[in-house]
Amino acid sequence: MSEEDDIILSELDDDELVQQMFDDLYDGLKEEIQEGVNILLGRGWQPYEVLTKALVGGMTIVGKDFRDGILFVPEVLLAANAMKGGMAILKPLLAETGAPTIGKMVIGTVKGDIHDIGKNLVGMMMEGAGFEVLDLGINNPVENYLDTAEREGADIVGMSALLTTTMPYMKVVIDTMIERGIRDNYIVLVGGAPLNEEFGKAIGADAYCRDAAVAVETAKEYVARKHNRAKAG
Ligand code: B12
Repeated sequence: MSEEDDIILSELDDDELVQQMFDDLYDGLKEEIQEGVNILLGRGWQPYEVLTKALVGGMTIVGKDFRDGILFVPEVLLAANAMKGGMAILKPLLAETGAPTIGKMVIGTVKGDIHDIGKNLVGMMMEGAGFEVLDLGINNPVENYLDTAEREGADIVGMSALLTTTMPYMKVVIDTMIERGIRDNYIVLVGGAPLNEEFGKAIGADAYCRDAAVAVETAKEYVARKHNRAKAG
């Protein structure tokens, strides 16, 4: 039996457990990740803390080794699957605030892009903050965003892209809004690892959000402004 098999997660202290979860996420061990999430919650960790410290922290390590050619797509898919297993436990807890709905958001990953972990996380956090979230999934053409936003009377359109080759598609969506004269009907938030503030400005988004917590803060701020404008007008 290898040393690995002997580890009993519940016997580790918090720091050791988080380190072990980094390893387990790296190895794509979904059940172990779920067990780790439950242990941390049982020890009084806030769901958001578990999410950012244990899961996102682990995924950052996976991301570095993927970039450096140490890990490949199949392994990263397993890691992503383990991460989703952990997120599934946290989702209802993050959404459990009982806050009244403060706005509606349509969110999706843009055409050509299948990365959805960050988008899902943003969706979860937005729900937790009291927004109604309509998740379009991955690989979305312009029409998916605009048709849904219009039909549902959304306040916010959120786009996610993780590839340098797909991020320009966000501009296609915004340009189409402008062409149709509906750009000002929506708050457009964009995010994803390769983006930055400058890019957000250049394509005409209202804001670029570095992470899910910033997305929530930014969304709240813009929705409040939108409502104030509506009252004044
Ligand atoms: C997991 C992963 C995958 C998984 C995706 C699984 C899934 N279901 O999502 C798989 C294995 C499928 C995959 C595939 C590919 N991947 Co990949 N992947 C990653 C990896 C390691 C992690 C991404 C992730 O989930 N991060 C964790 C989340 C929590 O972070 P996040 O996505 O950045 O989201 C946060 C913020 O950005 C923000 N945010 C995100 N979206 C939004 C949206 C809104 C509205 C807002 C407000 C905020 C916001 O908030 C989030 C939460 O805090 C990254 C590495 C990296 N550094 O990002 C590479 C990475 C993105 N992939 C990369 C590549 C190249 C690919 C492939 C082309 C590989 C290949 N040769 O096939 C394919 C592309 C397939 C496609 N057409 O999309 C490159 C992109 C390079 C580039 N410059 O474009 C990266 C950077 C790795 C690298 N350095 O080489 N990948």
